[in-house]
Amino acid sequence: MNIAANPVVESNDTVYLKDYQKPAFLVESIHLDIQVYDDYTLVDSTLVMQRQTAGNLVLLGRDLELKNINLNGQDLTADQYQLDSEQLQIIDAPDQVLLKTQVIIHPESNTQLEGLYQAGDLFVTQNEPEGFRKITFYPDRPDVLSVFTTRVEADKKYPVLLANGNLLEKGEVDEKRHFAIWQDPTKKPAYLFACVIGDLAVLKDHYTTSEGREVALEIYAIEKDIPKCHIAMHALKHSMRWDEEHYGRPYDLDNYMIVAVSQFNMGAMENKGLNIFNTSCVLADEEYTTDAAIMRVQSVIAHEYFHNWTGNRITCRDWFQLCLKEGLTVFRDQSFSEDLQSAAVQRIDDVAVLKAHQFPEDAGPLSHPPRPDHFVEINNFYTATVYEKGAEINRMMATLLGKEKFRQGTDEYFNRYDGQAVTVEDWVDALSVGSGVDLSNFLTWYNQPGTPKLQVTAEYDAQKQSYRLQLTQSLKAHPKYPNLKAVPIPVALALFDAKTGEQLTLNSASLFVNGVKDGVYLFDQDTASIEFTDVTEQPVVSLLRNFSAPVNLEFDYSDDELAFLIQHETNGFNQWQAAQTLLERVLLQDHAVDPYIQALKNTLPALVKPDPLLASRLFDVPTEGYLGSRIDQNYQPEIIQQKRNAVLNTLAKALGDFWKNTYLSLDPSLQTEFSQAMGERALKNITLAMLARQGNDQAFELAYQQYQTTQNMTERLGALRVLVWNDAPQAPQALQDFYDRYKDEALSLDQWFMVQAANPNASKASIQALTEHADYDLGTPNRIRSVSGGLSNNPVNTWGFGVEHYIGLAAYLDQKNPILGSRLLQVLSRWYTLAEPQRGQVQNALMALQPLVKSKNVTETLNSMLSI
Ligand code: B3K
Ligand code: ZN
Repeated sequence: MNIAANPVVESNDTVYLKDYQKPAFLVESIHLDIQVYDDYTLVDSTLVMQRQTAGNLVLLGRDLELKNINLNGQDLTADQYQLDSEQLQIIDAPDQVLLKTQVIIHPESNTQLEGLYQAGDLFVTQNEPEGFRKITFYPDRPDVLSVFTTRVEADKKYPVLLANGNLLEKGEVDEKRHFAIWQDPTKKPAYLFACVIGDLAVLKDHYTTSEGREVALEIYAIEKDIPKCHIAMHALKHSMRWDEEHYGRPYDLDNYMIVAVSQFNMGAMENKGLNIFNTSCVLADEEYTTDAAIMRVQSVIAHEYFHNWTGNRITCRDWFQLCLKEGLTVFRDQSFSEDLQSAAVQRIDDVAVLKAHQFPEDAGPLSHPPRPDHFVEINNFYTATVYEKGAEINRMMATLLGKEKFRQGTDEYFNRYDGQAVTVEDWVDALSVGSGVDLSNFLTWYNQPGTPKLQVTAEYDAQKQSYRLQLTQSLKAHPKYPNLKAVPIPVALALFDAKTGEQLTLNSASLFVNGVKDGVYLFDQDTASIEFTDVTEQPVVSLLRNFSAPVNLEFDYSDDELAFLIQHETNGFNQWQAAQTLLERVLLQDHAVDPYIQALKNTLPALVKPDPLLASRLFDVPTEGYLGSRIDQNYQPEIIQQKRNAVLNTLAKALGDFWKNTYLSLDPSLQTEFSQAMGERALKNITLAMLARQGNDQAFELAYQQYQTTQNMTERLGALRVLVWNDAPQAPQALQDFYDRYKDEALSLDQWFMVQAANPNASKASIQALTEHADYDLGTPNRIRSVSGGLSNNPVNTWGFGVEHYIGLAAYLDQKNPILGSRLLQVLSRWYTLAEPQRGQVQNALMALQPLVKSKNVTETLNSMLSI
């Protein structure tokens, strides 16, 4: 039988959560035989299936050329099935099915990086969420779990043949070709299937689980990158131990493999026992990658490992439940990272990401609940809301329960649902039953969009010696979600003696919910009040410590109170938050900057040496992008840029010699602890940039010297940035040197592109020069992102000549790589906040894109962006 592939017709069908139905057939086992040739790949599959409920036997398949189909030993004729561009339906299927299909696919020309694709000399898969249907016909949905046996066959020029599970057999087919057969003993959904074919070197290690299982650990990468895999290997072993100690979850297979790929649409993928990683999330080395990248590698390694329990062993019933696995796993990786460095700084960095990405997303046209109730293209829902807000919901429940009860809850979840595909309701129920605390009202957080506003007012009664807080919560009306309800908001707080700066012991009947001892008030009504008694003088309150809930807090602090908190809060996160609130007022409401500067002067001397990392964060002046996201109409990026520059100039001047003295006093190479050294490097780069801003004669010389003498990428790049962004005479030389040093190191070269694209003085011509550079590559998402991501650092440029750049990319990637195209287009999602005439110009440009795009990904994003 020979059937031509149908061209894919994109449909704009919306899928609704309310329409969920159990699959009619389950798959007991699948045998796959994947034979890779230079210009096509042959995939044979054998499915053993059994009817579960009434309904048709529907197998999903996209871009597959069906060569053969055989049901229970009989080849099927064309009238026994229906085939279209999305699915294969067997007519009148019996209850027991043995289905064999043979299809041809084309990984060598698959630019979408989904399904099986060729990246250079490597063949890899990416199947979450719906990539497996591009490999073979299958009920490609997460609630169909099966045992996978995989035979992979290829030319011997590809010595490495990997798939999930245990290696059963390998051998020669003939002189030229060889094969390997793998079997994964655990049942899994198809999105966790993976295979890898290529020429890679391997770093090996091993780990003994708390149950005594010996696990072989392997990280595969190209030969020259193997020395850069040690940090990832260390992080992997650390994660394995951490999950045993914190959640009682040991690993369950005899091997754990990670493969580093340079062409990958996102960070990494948690395929069972065979993770596939973007090189940017596995390669870490102080000489080639920055400290931020090293921290990211460790957290992504942990994230994918933690998915083994939260995602793989217990998976999602359907893709609406995505935040069940992602929100929980992000919360787990954030907690892991808090153990790697200062917990306060980790929290600062996580909240900074939340506020810079999730808050604006939730305030604009792409706003959706952490668990959406409809979608057109599920790939569009791997969002900050699903991941980061999802993590915050888990953090709130964990905060309320305290360590012990939270652990009882997670134990209940793992015991109850191991091996199953479940829902957000199942998670919250297990957590409630296990801990003995009813958390069911947290479901509201999952089901509605928007960032709640938490308004608080305070009143001190000197006579009664009482301090009363009045709380109100509200949500902006949303056209698609009319019945918005109050959510449970844990408010962690402390009171301080305004004179001494000492923290007061709290005395209030309303605190101590659920046994949490440290001043957490659970605010779950539209309004409420808390009264503290025996307060002898007007105190200073610190609200939402550690950012105990993802809300917009409005409290009428005086600027002096915020300056007080910068100096006296013992919670490092709230110290930072106070500085951020103060600076936001300076930048958006024209408050004076002096209280901030004075607070810094009082705080820094005692902080720089012991905690340089936290000290570095106190200099965080909200970015132009973040400030823009706080403006809902008549946004003029140039004005924000001017104001921010003015504040930075004032700061540079006001701290005088501090910058140079501090710069010269720091020597990260003397630090033995990574996080201490990282802190000193961060401070060094800030002080260097400030010296340049001061117009200090020596600034460029110091920068050039730092550039040349260091062996550390964070320092080299920090110095390069100062030279390039200030148009220093040494800039061209340094750029050329950087290029010559790293032209064969893709991740370092990405930084070279990025530093130039992020230059505030970049122009249409300079960006064009980058995109026309011989090393720019539209087939490598990391390279595209280094330019597009760099450019987006500067809203003035983004909303000026950048609009054309993003729209051009979205149009180009619409067919080539729609997942990436849709993602990059979102940079423009807040177009409607711009002042005229810019607003109208961007709107017109977006509207002109509409008829040009066809993919569900870009179309859905564009339509939502324009539906404001
Ligand atoms: N689960 C994957 C993300 C897949 C994205 C598909 N567009 C990585 C992660 O969250 O761990
Ligand atoms: Zn994840």
